[in-house]
Amino acid sequence: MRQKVLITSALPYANGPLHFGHIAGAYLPGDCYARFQRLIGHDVLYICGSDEHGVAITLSADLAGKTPKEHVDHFHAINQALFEKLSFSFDYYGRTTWKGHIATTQSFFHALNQKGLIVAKTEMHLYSEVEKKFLADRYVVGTCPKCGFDGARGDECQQCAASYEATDLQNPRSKLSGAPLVKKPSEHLYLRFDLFKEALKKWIEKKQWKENVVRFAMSYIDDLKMRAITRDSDWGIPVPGYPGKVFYVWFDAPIGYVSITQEWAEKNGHKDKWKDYWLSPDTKLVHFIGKDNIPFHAVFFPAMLMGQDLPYKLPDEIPANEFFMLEGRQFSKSDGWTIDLEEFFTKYTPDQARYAIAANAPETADAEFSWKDFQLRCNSELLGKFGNFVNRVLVFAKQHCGGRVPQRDSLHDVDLRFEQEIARLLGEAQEAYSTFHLRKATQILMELAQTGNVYFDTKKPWALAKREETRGELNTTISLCIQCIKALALIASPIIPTTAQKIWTLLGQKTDLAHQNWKEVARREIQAGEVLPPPEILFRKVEDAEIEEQMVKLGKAGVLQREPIVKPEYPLEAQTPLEPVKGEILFDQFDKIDLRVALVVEAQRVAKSKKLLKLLVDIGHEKRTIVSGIALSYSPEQLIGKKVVIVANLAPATIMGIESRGMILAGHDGSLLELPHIQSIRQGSVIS
Ligand code: B3M
Ligand code: ZN
Repeated sequence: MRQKVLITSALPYANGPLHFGHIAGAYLPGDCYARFQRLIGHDVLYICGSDEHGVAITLSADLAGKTPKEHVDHFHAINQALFEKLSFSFDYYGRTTWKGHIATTQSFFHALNQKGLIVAKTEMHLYSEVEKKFLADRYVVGTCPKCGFDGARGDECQQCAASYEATDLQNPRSKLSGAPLVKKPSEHLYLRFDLFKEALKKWIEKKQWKENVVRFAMSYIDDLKMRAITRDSDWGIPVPGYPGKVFYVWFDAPIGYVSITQEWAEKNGHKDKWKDYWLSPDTKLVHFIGKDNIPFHAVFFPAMLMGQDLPYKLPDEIPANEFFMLEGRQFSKSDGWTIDLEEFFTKYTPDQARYAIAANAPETADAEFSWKDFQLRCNSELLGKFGNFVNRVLVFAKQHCGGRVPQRDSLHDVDLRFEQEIARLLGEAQEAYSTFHLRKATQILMELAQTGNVYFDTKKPWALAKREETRGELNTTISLCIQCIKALALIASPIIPTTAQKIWTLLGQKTDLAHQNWKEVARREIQAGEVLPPPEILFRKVEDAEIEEQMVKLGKAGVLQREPIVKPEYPLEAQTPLEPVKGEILFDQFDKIDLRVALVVEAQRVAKSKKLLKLLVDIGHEKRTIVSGIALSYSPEQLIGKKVVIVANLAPATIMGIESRGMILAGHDGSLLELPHIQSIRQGSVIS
């Protein structure tokens, strides 16, 4: 019987569009693994879908003036389309709002409940008499119990960074309506995770997982306590017997892996087929996730599975990946620190993206997408090494071998060595894919392409073509190069499936490479005499100007510099055009602005904001607080002791809950931001 491999990628929240940061962690590595496992001949089922419950979703929907359903429908469609664009090979992409997910989640609950693993506890929660409901922390604002800051969030204060329970806030009120909140008892259900401590420990001890996964999981297990699995909400999976309560999103989300498999089975006309994967001890279950999801996949969900009556499979592998950034910073749509994927795919192919991400996969440390690296990967690797080898061989075969695979002649040492190298690298690639080393697989791919180029250059087939006596050697050379191209297509197939298929077709093959068997393809030679279709260019060059344009776009987000205040990394003329001069004003109008020299005495970042700094400035006769959007260019330390120019008579404004009295002047050219330089004159001096 074929080995069953059940692969999952973390179910992304349908609460916003996915970006390459997500793709690199839980998704592309999963898809490449699934594609490879299929090539190996295993019985693969690759499952993913949208995670559609939770407070984050209802809050975003409320803020957008939409129903949660409208909200998740919107982002489910967007994210599913991105996966399609990127040639993902999920066997099923479902969602946790599928009706069948209710019964499955509730059956998990019943099994745990019947074993006495669920207990009820009553605690005080914040209730809105106006909205007639309990509000989750994220819906609450109030006065910080530590510093008295009014407008503090439900879980921690953005002013003094204190963390507390929402019920500790003074004057708590609804973030949405402003309605006052009262404390009211509410009963919630807790799952006795603490009772699974020993079983989990024993189970994990035997695993040969990545060290950080084991370490992280073990530290959770040591401190395992019961946890609430219910929430007061009407959006989620209803808790049987508890009207007005739903399961906590992290209770139902991993069960989504099971219910999405059930939906897949139903849609394929074999209702019970999901059991072949989930309930069979022979299945290999692999969860691809980002590192922030480790506790839920290595501790809580396994405990939930252990507490079932049905013999559920526990995960065999949890290849958790680190974070993937953009040019050294976390992707952030609101800050414009992102890649517009719609535009991206009008210029670049999904395979270019897949390759660049795979080559930088965040396997052991955080990694990043950078435009310069993308250009390099596309131009010097995909085009220069890989595409170039395929192209030069096929063009040569067309011109000198009548467009057919030549019959090889006798093999010399150099040819035998080349053959051995191809076989060795095929073996290494297989090993890399099986052990979740995607970066390594891309390196092996390039090593093989380079080996092919060196062989071609050494053999100089263009010289061999000049004499009839060397015809045999020429044939051997091209024949072996064709076998090398075949090996390249095979190794490339999980990562850049579209290109691999194109190459397979250029080798005269009529089948679907993704449906072939790795060993078979590796062993079987492309037959002599096979007609080779006309060669095609595989990749286009990414020009410097395109990369500059992208960098300028990021620069506009105001965060181009990695170090505060650096030289521009690209030619200045490539930046945004400067604004035209504004309409004329009279001196009287100008004279109304009170510009002053101010000395920065204190500076700190504003919590939850990347751009804002809260400064205390001395203007001679008084000190005042100013909130300024210069944090991306200046660190607090750089500013303390520095003199700046402020508009001192600007009406006060409240920014992120802080009253700002004045504005700091800075120059801005669309990319870089710089403060004017005042050295010797005293603070408080007038600037006119
Ligand atoms: N939706 C969190 C995340 O997207 C969560 C994963 C669920 S996996 C069952 O990071
Ligand atoms: Zn506070």
